[in-house]
Amino acid sequence: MAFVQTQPELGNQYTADRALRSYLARALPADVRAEIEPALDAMGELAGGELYRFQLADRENEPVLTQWDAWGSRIDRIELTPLWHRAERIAAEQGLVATAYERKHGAYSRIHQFALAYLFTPSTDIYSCPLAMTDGAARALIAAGNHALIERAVPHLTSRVPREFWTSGQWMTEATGGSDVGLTETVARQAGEGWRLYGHKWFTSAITSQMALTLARPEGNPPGGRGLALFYVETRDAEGRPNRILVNRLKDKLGTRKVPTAELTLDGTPAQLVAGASDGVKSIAPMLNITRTWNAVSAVALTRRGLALARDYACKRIAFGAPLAEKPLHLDTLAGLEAEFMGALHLTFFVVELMGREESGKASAEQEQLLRLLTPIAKLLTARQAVQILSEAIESFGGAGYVEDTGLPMLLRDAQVLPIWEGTTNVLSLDALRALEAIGGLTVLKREIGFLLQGVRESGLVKISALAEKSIEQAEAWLKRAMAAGPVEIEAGARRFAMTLGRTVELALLAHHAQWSLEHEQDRRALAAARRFAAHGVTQLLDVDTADSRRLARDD
Ligand code: MFK
Repeated sequence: MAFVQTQPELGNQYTADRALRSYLARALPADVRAEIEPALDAMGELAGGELYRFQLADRENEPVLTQWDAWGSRIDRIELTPLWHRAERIAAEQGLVATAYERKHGAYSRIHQFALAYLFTPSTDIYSCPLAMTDGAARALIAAGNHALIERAVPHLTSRVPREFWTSGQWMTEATGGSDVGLTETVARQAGEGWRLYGHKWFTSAITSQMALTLARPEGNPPGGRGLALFYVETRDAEGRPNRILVNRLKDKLGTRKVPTAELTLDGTPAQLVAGASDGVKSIAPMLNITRTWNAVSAVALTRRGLALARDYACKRIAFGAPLAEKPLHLDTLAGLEAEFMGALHLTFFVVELMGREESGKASAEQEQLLRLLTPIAKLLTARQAVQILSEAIESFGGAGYVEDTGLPMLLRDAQVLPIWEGTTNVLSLDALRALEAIGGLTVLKREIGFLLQGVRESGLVKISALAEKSIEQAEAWLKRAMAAGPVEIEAGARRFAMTLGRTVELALLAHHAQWSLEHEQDRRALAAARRFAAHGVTQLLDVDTADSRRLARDD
């Protein structure tokens, strides 16, 4: 009989996830944790069992666009995959958006919601995309205080009843600019009480949504981001036909193959202003900050899936006379990945905690500033960590990780979108600078790092605390030097600066959690993660000559 390799398996993805459970034990009061645990347990069971099998069986299905019916009518109908239909139902019933708005557990409701999303995401092929936009749209409408639109849309966006649940699109990107949204060419013309939109949207994700928030320039407005306005659009008319929206084609993408991403023409699409006839970028910012947090949660969720499979496989795969799980080099590799994952997990959920506090009116002014600064930083850092870790995770399977019907390559392809959409790494590094300017520098972050480290006593962690403190001092010194040198120096170093801030916070959170875990769980794994993470290095700041860098990059 020929050799057959046993495939990796997943158990209950909540009970098996010691990192998540340890975090929740620290972050949540015991009564809140006891109340939400049955739902997390059920989602973990579903995600590691039936839904995971469904996902593997659904692997080759993709959304299909039918533009014309048999008799020549333009219909632009998109059929989703069976997995996505299932995901939509589960998402509504389990309140993956609703939980945050019902706010049953006050400031902790965001932790509850995103822990559910974290478990759900890796088994549903980026269904987190429409959920992120739905959550972001609800938040943007509420932030704008537009009562008519809040009454019309928010009950649907936050419904737990599948037939009443709506998802929302976020149509920003045009061919002129994915990052430089101020170049948007779509025009808005007033028509009676409402508006009509004319233009082309070049990347619109999850296009089967019932509504969308989008940007357009009211006729006569000046160029740039301030001349744009934020509009609310319902995608279908009363008869269920596309609302003067043409779906020109679906994108043929590297990953996120289940997400129907379309190029659209808006041909007089009826629309309503969300928050005045200008400053659209500012009005959509609350949505972006929510979707960027979903991005970070998706990054750690996909990473965790890759590592869960790699760990199980390591116990099964025998090479050179022993399971991989007994090979020092294989274990060392997995340990390095696990440490990076744990840093990413703690940073992401720290942002989630701050978001929950802000929304329930429990955040101090400093916590609000911290949230503004750490949202882009968490997004950009965890996305890059996910790509790097998942590349290594699939390598840990050898050739099997490169073969499609294992379901493994999809993890890496899907992760590769995370540093791109919702703002690339560089654009978000600049956003972090924008945030820093708005909050008046690094004082608040420094204070938070000091607070996180103040209880750290274990001898193995003291050096780590010193490293985190040194790193934030170095970052502050770099900022001072760069500001004195001028805008070119600041912009050139912005990415390394943002990464350094992010890694410093990850390290401080790991040290903080490790101390807690030693005291409350007698568990040394967080300590091991903190030490390992520190050994990977924290600062990415370099003393480089920007003129030299320019020469190097351009090959002058
Ligand atoms: C898996 C989970 C996630 C899945 C969801 C993905 C599906 C969706 C796919 C997409 O839609 S991808 C497209 C996403 N596109 C982007 O994220 C755009 C990236 N570009 C930027 O973020 C640029 O920085 C930006 C467009 C904001 C620059 O535009 P401007 O017009 O040059 O902005 P400007 O003048 O700096 O800022 C305008 C105002 O907004 C300022 O306020 P003030 O008027 O009071 O000065 C800014 O402070 C404010 N602002 C900008 N970004 C903000 C913000 N405020 C708060 N938070 C922010 N993030």
